[in-house]
Amino acid sequence: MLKLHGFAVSNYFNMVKLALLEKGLDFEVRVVHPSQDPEFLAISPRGKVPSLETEYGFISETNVILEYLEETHGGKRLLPEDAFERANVRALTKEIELYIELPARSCYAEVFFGGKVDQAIKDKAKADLLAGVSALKRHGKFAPYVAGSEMSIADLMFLYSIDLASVVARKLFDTDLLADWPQAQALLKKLSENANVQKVEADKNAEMAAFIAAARAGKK
Ligand SMILES: N[C@@H](CCC(=O)N[C@@H](CS)C(=O)NCC(=O)O)C(=O)O
Repeated sequence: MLKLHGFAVSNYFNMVKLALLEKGLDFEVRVVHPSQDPEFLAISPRGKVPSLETEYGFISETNVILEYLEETHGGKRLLPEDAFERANVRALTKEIELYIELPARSCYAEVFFGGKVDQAIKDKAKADLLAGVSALKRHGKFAPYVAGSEMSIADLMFLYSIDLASVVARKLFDTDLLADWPQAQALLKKLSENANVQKVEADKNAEMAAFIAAARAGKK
């Protein structure tokens, strides 16, 4: 059986977990936190979560795991059959990750964990984040899903990136990323009504307080 290694507060872990749930695949969760310990590096070369354990070995990197599941397992499709549409979903997914998730992530230490981030990094994150949101407003269909009428991996990346990016933008840049973006608000509402999204959220909330406390203690 597939084993998903990671922890419920991780947004990347939750992208894969939601894909597994939406596809209706059997899997187990192995709770593990990112580290540079040799035994963890053996299952995740860069020491990050998630890592998916298959009967053939481990796969890391979320988008690669999502593509592997799509290629090898049945269940609900999260990539379109048509090659051009598939490329479009992949482009959207990549744009959300590179231009929204990653700039926001560069500020997580200050926003979530009581650390301090250099002003130059914050300035760059703000410019990148605003440009990333503008790009998604232009390219995303939000009809009702990011790429069109069907849920895809772009929605997983969107759901678990825009929430954290919105907190970063509000706290550091006094900006509401979702204002003037009713299509994105409507999609988030729709996704929040999905039973699998609710399960992922409940699992995350159950771990959140302990995770934040441990992360902050680690900074001292
Ligand atoms: N490129 C990786 C990123 C995963 C990632 O950043 N995971 C976070 C948890 S949400 C992590 O492991 N952080 C620990 C670290 O960066 O050392 C992927 O696509 O899976």
